[in-house]
Amino acid sequence: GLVASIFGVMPAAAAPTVVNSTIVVPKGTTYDGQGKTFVANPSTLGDGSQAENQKPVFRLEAGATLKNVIIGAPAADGVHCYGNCNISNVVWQDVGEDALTLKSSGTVNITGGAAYKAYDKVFQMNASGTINIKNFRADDIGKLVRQNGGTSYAVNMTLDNSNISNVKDSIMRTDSSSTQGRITNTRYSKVPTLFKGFASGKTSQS
Ligand code: ADA
Ligand code: CA
Ligand code: CA
Ligand code: CA
Repeated sequence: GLVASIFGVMPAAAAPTVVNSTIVVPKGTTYDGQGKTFVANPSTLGDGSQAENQKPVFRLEAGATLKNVIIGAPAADGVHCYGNCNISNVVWQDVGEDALTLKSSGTVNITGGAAYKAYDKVFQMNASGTINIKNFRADDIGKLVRQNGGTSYAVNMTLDNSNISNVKDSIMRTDSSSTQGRITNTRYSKVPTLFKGFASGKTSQS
């Protein structure tokens, strides 16, 4: 619709789409949000607090792509990936319990986009595999990537050409001696620790 203001008559900002049940992106397909904003229905998916077992706004099956999406508040449990997934130009305006979880083994490629206001974790790795993050912005977060606590499978974490600020804990954290982390060409502000819990020789930064 149109709204009148001191600036004249302008198109109204589109209201966010309220997601009542998880949007499933089938195996091998692409969901293009065309820049629209999606929020969770707190009574069906979750309120975006630190309570566990909230549901995701998007569930990506193996080989799926999610692009051009803004996830507003509440964000519940964000995005779940079952195997390989591609995340392109997705912005979490206010991360919920966490932003994205790898639920079964695969490679997560995150290109562009941003995550803001994550009380604890942004990317949660609950299965072995790889997460490649590039051209990303994160601000006001606990940790950028966390391998599920107490697990010993291998995760390969990379971060390139990104801008990370106001971190409470670390950029990458694991309890696994076989996990590796690599950070390249990235700017930081108020980041106390890049890598936490990695075995010696398993990290690099340049
Ligand atoms: C915590 C919790 C795990 C898992 C994880 C998640 O780390 O201990 O069991 O639920 O959060 O995926 O959000
Ligand atoms: Ca959690
Ligand atoms: Ca938040
Ligand atoms: Ca979670």
